[in-house]
Amino acid sequence: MTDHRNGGAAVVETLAAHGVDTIFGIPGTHNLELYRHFGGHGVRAITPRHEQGAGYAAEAYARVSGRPGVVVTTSGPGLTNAMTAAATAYAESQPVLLLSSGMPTGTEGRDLGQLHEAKNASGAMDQLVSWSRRVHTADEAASAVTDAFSGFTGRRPRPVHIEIPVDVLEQAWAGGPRVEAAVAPPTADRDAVRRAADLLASAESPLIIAGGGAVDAQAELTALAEAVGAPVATTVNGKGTVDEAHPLSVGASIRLRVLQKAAADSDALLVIGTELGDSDLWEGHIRGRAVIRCDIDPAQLDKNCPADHALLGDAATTLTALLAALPAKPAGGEQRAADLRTACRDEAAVDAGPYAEINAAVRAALPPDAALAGDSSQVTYFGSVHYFDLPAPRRFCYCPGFATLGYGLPAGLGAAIGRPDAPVAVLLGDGALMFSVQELTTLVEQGLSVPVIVVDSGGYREIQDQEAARGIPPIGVQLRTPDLAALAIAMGANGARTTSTADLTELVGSALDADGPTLIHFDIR
Ligand SMILES: Cc1ncc(C[n+]2csc(CCOP(=O)(O)OP(=O)(O)O)c2C)c(N)n1
Repeated sequence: MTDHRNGGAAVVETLAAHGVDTIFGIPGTHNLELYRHFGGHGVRAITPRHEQGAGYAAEAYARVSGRPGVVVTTSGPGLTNAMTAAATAYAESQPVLLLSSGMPTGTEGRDLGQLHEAKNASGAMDQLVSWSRRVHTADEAASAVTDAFSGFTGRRPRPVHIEIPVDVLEQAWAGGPRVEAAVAPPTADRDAVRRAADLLASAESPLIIAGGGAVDAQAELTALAEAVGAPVATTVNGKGTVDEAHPLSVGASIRLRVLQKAAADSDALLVIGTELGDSDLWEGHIRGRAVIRCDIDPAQLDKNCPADHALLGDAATTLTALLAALPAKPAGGEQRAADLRTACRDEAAVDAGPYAEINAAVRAALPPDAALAGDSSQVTYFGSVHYFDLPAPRRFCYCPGFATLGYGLPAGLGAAIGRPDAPVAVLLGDGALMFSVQELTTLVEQGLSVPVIVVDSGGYREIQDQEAARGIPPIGVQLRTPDLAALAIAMGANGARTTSTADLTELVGSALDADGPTLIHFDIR
């Protein structure tokens, strides 16, 4: 077999047939028959410096581009390193395909002491993602890739894993790649749509909450909100689905009690594409006097808030059907939205500390089409969520559900690669940065002019606050920050330090034109 048309080719040709032109991964002894084929099929292999970073980069790539992100790891530690990112993609409903090599066929579970051997790698992954499959032939490997991609259509997207044993990667393959037609999403029942439309049309205080499932329905959602005169709040993953400068937008505000109270008072609460999870509600609740829920996933229709009207279907199609069923009605709702927005801003300001001003300074330096990656840092959830307005969805990379520290920097990498025509910035805490600081080198290698703004509170401020609230003196939270600007320069990036928000705007502006990434150490200690 001189052309090496093997199991590795089966996988890579099938990836390429599905339009994959970029993977994030790390080569190792076992997965080289995948790497052999990438170049020949126009697939760019990006090498982050840890598989967890590869996973976050792929997740953010999917978030900003709407295209599935692909991660490639070697067997054993390469895969287990990617597990946290896989679980993140599951919690955040992002289409990520993880491909790993595996132990040779016939050695499963035998504990033979082989290189990278784990008890049951695919079984472990199956507990974290939508499905994991260990394949037995090259044909089966190609089919599993096809199944992964068709599973990303027509339903709630979630990650999957395919384990390809090393001998299967080397096995001769005479097949060809197969691409299936996209799966049609369910369509909401017409009578249910009419009843929901009647409710919205007659409501005096309609309110809309949109989540990550609505991000591809910006035009439809905006038109519906205008037609019924309803303010629109989003979850974190739905941020920007209605332009946050639109008079009916009340921002990504569903954690705020004033918004939750407005929902409880609403006589027609329309909830689209969100599970209304506690990670978005911060121990609060969303209820409405009458609730319409619209989701592509039947399991979501009653989760955390029972529906009076359940519309099973994808967001854009269902919103279009609702709009068509609405009687003409004078628009309005702007004043209610303005009052609610002011109340949300007042409540958000209680926790905002310096983070409102920091976000405003960063926002001022970036064009409207910029994307932002954040982390489980106060500057993100007290700051960017509320003070970094977005005109459109798919521009905010932050994982509020799994809430994994170390996400932001590799997410910035994935976002910059997934949206090459628009600037991307990273804004995160010092604690978050230190989980994945090595990915600065990857940004350097990829020549990406990404400003990385690190808000330094000298450790884990959030956890220190929580300790204080419980009467526990600071323990394990006051940490030494390295000289971050020097570290950046040592890695081949640019580095700067400031304590002034005016300087911050200028530094972020120059970072956009710099050669490679710029780390800006913003000291609030
Ligand atoms: C992987 C992981 N480990 C631990 C935590 C718990 N945790 C949540 S916030 C936080 C502190 C984050 O520090 P930093 O990014 O500097 O933000 P700050 O709280 O100082 O604003 C920690 C340790 C987590 N979310 N993820």
